[in-house]
Amino acid sequence: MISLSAQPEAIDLSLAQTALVIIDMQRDFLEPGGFGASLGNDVSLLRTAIAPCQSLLAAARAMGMLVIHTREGHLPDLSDAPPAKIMRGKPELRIGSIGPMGRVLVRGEPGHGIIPELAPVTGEIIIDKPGKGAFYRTELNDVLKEQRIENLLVCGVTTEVCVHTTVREGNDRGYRCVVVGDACASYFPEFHRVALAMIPAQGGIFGWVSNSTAVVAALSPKRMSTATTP
Ligand code: C5J
Repeated sequence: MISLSAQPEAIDLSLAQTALVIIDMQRDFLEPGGFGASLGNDVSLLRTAIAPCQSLLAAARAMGMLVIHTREGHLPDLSDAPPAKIMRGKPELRIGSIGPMGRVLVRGEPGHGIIPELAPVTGEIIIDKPGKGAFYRTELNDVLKEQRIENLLVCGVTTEVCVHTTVREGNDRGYRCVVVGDACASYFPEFHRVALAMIPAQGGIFGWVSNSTAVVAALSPKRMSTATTP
């Protein structure tokens, strides 16, 4: 059991019942030439989340915590992509178009992959999702139930889109969601700030917000005291 400082208040978490969920840290969102860039965004703004996500991932791996990576993307025939979603963005680089990292937001293409800095290792779960929320048309809920997970430490991109949608879905399903604020990022710093502020408002209407330093400290095995007795 760990006690984690968070907003609106500290939260006690049983590690065996907690999973780290890293949302959509994919080349399509973080690198030039992908889906995020095709919508006119400055993708470099998302890079602030990489180092905090790496710290969380290292701490979670060291503690043997369940790690889940998600990827947004569509089947090659786009049968799971609503036309209303496909029709957005620059006409020459829409979902399914061929870009510098392969077909935009299509499963199996280079751009769909998780950035090398956060590459999953054997034993970690990858959830492929066609929507913004990680519960929508995926096996995520079944995986969490099977592993008896009750708490989610959530990080990734973007704060107000896929992170927020996933937290709302998880909250409605009864999971206690802790968003790790500095390990999330948005193309819009103001949206990031406000999205984080929404989570713990009203007594924690969607969950809790903490930061990677606090989570890593809480996850680290207690240091042996170096004090010597006289
Ligand atoms: C977006 C996401 N922003 N992963 N996807 O379209 O947040």
